[in-house]
Amino acid sequence: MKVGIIGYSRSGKTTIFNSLTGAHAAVGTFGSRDSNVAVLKVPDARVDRLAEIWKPKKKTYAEFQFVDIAPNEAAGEDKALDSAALTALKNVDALVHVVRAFSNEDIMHPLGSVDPLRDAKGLEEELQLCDLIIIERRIERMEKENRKDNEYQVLLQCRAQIESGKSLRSLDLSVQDKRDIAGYGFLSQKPLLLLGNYGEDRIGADDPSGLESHAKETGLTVIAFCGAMEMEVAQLPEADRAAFREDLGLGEESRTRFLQTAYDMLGLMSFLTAGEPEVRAWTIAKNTKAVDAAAVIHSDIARGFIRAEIVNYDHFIAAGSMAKAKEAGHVRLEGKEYIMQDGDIVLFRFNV
Ligand SMILES: Nc1nc2c(ncn2[C@@H]2O[C@H](COP(=O)(O)OP(=O)(O)O)[C@@H](O)[C@H]2O)c(=O)[nH]1
Ligand SMILES: [Mg+2]
Repeated sequence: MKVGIIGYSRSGKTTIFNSLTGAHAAVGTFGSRDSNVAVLKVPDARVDRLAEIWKPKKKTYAEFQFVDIAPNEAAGEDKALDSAALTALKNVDALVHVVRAFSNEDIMHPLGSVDPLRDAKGLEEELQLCDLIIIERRIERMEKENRKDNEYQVLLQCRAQIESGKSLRSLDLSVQDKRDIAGYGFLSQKPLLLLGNYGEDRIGADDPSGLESHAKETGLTVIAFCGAMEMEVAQLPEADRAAFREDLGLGEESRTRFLQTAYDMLGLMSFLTAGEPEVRAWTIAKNTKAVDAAAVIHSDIARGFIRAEIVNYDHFIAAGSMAKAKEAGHVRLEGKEYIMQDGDIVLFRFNV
């Protein structure tokens, strides 16, 4: 999973990036001009438990990679994205828009005032405009070449959607349609999470910025963060974090909250592999077939797929051992078409 963190200058992108990944990238009143990349390992108690049992050489969690986008000043301060940012974003699976909701007179907002709703709408328009430029250029070329295939028809639909002020995300497209335009990496088609970056005073307040009602209307997901405090806590030694969270009145661990929201929004789940070399969690979309899950590990495993031996984590733990789980009939042999379930422990049999 690759996630792009976007937003206006000094909205707290790098602060959020640090608080999610534990990185120490420079934040500042004048903002950093570097893009940052770091990985968040998805905490998973199931991986820990299986590792206790298998005692593997290696224990690997699922990962989210974050790209913290820093727009170039030359793009104009009132824009959140420039051409370098657009290139960096083309390959991400989802976007997190950090919306500034904290007030601090020493930290200038590029648009002159703190207004979360304006920012949420403004950046959405930027995404749409980027897509529209690509779409129009492409349509023009195709018309010159007299191409009237499905891709062309879908692009016409996309253009109409954006011209009516809506994002491609909410356009109802078939699987084939989506495939035909997948190569463009349209930004307004990517899942978008609005992250309200609130000040310390927000804790406990009720949707003070209107972001939550805006998200409801537009079908987006929103999450509230207190970036500055979260970053402070994330950079403490792990043993001290819980006590600090309590002192500061911060709720649940921000990463946990973020990950739950992201998994829900993106329709993700995890399956597990366990053995002496490695115990590992893998992230896939819900409703993924066994053969496609195999491909996430290695294309050879999917190509030479024979069958999958599967026991669900809960059954395995309840049984106490693999032998007992087998006795109880919880270890099943499944074929390519089997729909993977969250927490499935899988052994793929394959032959290439
Ligand atoms: N008070 C307060 N300040 C914040 C918060 N988040 C970020 N800042 C400050 O805003 C400035 C810009 O933050 P930064 O993360 O560099 O923003 P970026 O330009 O979007 O990457 C820094 O001085 C941060 O300390 C917050 O939640 N509360
Ligand atoms: Mg930054």
